[in-house]
Formats: sequence, C-alpha cells, structure tokens
Amino acid sequence: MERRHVLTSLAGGLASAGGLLAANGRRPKRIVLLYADDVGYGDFSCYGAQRVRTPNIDRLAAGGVRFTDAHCSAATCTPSRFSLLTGTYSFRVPAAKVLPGDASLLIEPGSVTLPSILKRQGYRTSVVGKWHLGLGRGPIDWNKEIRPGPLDIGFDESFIIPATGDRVPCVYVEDRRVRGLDPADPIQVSYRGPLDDSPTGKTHPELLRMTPSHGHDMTIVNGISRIGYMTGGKSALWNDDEMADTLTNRAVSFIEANRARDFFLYFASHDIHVPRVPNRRFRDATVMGPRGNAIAEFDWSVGRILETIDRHGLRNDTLVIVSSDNGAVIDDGYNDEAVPLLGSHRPNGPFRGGKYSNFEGGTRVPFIVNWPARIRRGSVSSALVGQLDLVRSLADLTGAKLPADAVPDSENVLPALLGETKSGRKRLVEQASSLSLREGDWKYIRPLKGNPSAVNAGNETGSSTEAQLYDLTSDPGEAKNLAADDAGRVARMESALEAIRSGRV
Ligand code: NG6
Ligand code: CA
Repeated sequence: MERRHVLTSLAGGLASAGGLLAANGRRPKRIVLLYADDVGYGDFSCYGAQRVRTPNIDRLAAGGVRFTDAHCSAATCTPSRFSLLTGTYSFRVPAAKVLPGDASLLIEPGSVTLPSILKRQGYRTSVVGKWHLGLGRGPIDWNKEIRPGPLDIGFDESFIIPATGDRVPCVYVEDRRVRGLDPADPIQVSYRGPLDDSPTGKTHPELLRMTPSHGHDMTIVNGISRIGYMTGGKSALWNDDEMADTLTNRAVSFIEANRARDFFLYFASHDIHVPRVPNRRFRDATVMGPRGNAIAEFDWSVGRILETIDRHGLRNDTLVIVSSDNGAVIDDGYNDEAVPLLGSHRPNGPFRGGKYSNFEGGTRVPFIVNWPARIRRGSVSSALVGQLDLVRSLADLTGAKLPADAVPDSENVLPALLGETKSGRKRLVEQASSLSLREGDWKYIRPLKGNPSAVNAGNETGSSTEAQLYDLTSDPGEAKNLAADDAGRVARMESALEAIRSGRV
C-alpha cells in the first residue's frame, strides 16, 4: 500500500521537552534560515565563485560548517520548499509541482511542519519572502482575507510574495491580506486568459524594460511582463528594484521586535530568481550583470540580517543556515544578459545540469550551518544531507517529540549539521523530471518512458530512456554512464528507490 499522502496532524501528536533543554542552554535561542532562490553550488565565493564576492556568506562558512554534498529535495522551487517545511518527499504529493500564482495551499493546515514544531517549542515563527506553496482553498479572492496560508501551517506571522516574482499577483501578502490594497481598486487574477485589453508583453513589447526570452509575455508590471494576468491593485504592486530592501527590512524588524525572545525566521529571498532586478546600488557589484549582481544583493541581505543580530548581542546563540531551493539556471526566461556575461563563472560548480535537472547540479546546493555557541571552528563536511532533514534534526535539537508517522522522509542528521560527524544519510532521493537515488557516492537516475526532453532552460535535464549510473567519487561531473557495466548495482538501486517511492521503507 502506498504511504498516505496526508501529512500528520499536529493536534495531540507533538509532545514538548523544550523547557528542559532551554533551561540547560542546549538549544539555540534563535534559528534563522536564509534561503536563496536558484543559487547554484558554485555561486558563492566560499564555494569557488571568483566573479562575485559573497563576504557575509563566506564569513558564516568560515565560522561554521560548509557542506559539499547537501541537497534540496527537488530541482525546482515548489517541491523543494514543500519538502523543506514538511520533511516529506514531494513525489508523494502529485500536486507539488511548480505552482501558478493562484494555486491552493499545498500543505494541510494543522500538519506537522518545521515552523509548527518550532512554534510548539516556544519559538516565535516568521516567514518573510517567497512562498510558492499556494494559498487558500479553491479560487482566491485577493481582496478579502486569504486563508489558509502560512499562519495555518505554523507561522505566527508572514510577509510573502505569493508565488514568484515572474508570476502574478505582483503584491505582498501580509498575514492574511494583500498589503497596501485600495478597496476601490480590487485585484483580479487569472491564469486562463486576459481580464481586459491592457497591453501585455506579447502585444506591446516596446513597453518593456526587460524582454522575455521564453514565455513571461502576459501582464506588464513595472515594465516587466509576467506569467498570468492581473488587473487592479495599483497601490499594492511591489517595486522589483526595492524587493530585497523591502524583504530585508521586514526581517530586520522581526528580529528587533523579538530580540528578547526565542524565534525562528525563515527568510526566503527572491534573489536570484527571474526577473532579476537587483537594486541600482548593485549595478557595479559584478561584471556578470543582473544575475551576478543579484548574488551580491543576496549576500547584502544576509549581511544586514547578521548585523542586526550582532548589534543586539544575539549572535552567539543564533543558529544560522544558508542554502538555496534548487540549482542554478542562466536563462530562465528573460533577456537579462546572464548568458553573454557569464564568462568563466561556473554557477553549478563542478556538477552537471542545474535547475530542472536530475544530474547533481539540480539539487546539490550550497549549505552552511553556523552557531557560534556550539559550532566553534570552520570546517568542511562531505556528509550527505538533505534539506528535508532539517525538520527532524531541529525537532531533536529543540527537544520536540514527533508523532511516529510525522515528517516521514526526514532523518535526524543533527550530529552532521553540528559538524560532529562527517557521516550523514546513507541514501537520498533527488527529484527532477525523473527520480535519482544517491547511495554513498553512487548515483542512479531512473529511466523515463517516451521522449523526455534533454534540455530545459539551457540546462541538461539528465532525463533519458536509458538507466544511468555514475560513480561520483571518480566522476563528480556524471560524464561516464556505468549502467551497462554494472547491471547488478542498477537493479539493486532501482529496487531500493522503488521501495522508498512506494513507502515500503
Ligand atoms: C518556469 C518558468 C521559469 C521559472 C520556473 C519556476 C517559463 C518559460 N519558465 O516555468 O521562469 O518561473 O517556472 O522557478 O515560464 S522556481 O524556482 O520557482 O521553481
Ligand atoms: Ca527556485
């Protein structure tokens, strides 16, 4: 029987031993998850980037643990973030695909999630930034209270971009309402067709400050055409150039308002997703144009958040994690010079593929854990860990007892996260168009039927009708398919993958 798709309910299931741990100081007083969008393994200078400097992130790495084999769960945003918050592989939830901006909430209200666990353990929980996990149930009226949403899955407060910067509606949602909305100018959203005869990217490309290279030719907001149609809500529209400032200021105010108590901040930056519109002050930050400058802008956000924590003397007992939701992509649908200005920069480091890919570049991402009170020296860890392991690991760290069937795919890798061991998981599933299985340094990519596309947005997808097997010890770039030489291992890994997929283990 397939494992049930329904997430375990929080009610009654979650016992707390947090008070005890808090008393002897073993748990961090603050947990801050700094999550970048579409940043690849090689995009930070502590991971080898030379054409962009990320001093704030590098400092975190130098003082903490920098992982070389950490993974988001999937090679795109929605499924990856779903797993991060629920500790559940997103292939178990068929609806967990890249969502349009008017999709329903993917996570069941009241279920056991990273924020709901930490909230129960006494942390004030906040999400600031890109959500992309759906909102409401059925058609959303953006002019009324929008529920359920982040507040119903464990966050005490939220300030979010509902989906992505390239999808309507281009407004912030604060708790349950669109921020800054004038009731006299109601918002309407449609992913089916135009709502009126306003110019679109398709009909009026001359109005655009950045033209699409693929799709993204519908409603125009701030001179950039998006996916989907919206009308109204003029006073509520975000300003792309100021998005990083707006979100970072929100994070800073949350820290300041809660400096006297324990908190969990999930800061989900929009950098460096398309449309890439870093603030003007970053225009000379790199020679790589908006994509490189957006990396510098993300580092700036990290710096401001850390500086705030420092200024209030909170740094020592704050656990900070930096990572990204999927691998890198260069041209993701706008002509923003990312391709011509890339030069020698290798956004996915030594790995093949990137966003949308079953090759390592799809899910192997930067991952840094820093906690001065407990992790004293900088180290590099080759432990295999998944972001979906944060749920169980942080539950353990904060003394939460989870119901038996909660966060089913999350493993407790806390000793690895704290740099106490270099062994992490034995196995990890990576998800893109197909499923891959990592078993130590072996990598198996399940074949697909039909005629799978080999490239998406310029990245090799890793999809093939043939089984693929790579030995990452000698071949981290997945160049030599060993499947034909080692049919036994292919068969064993396929059945191990199938056992995980079907919920038998
Ligand atoms: C794709 C979009 C891409 C990006 C992606 C989601 C086109 C041509 N491409 O469909 O631009 O929005 O979806 O990215 O529309 S993610 O990081 O949120 O998963
Ligand atoms: Ca992403």
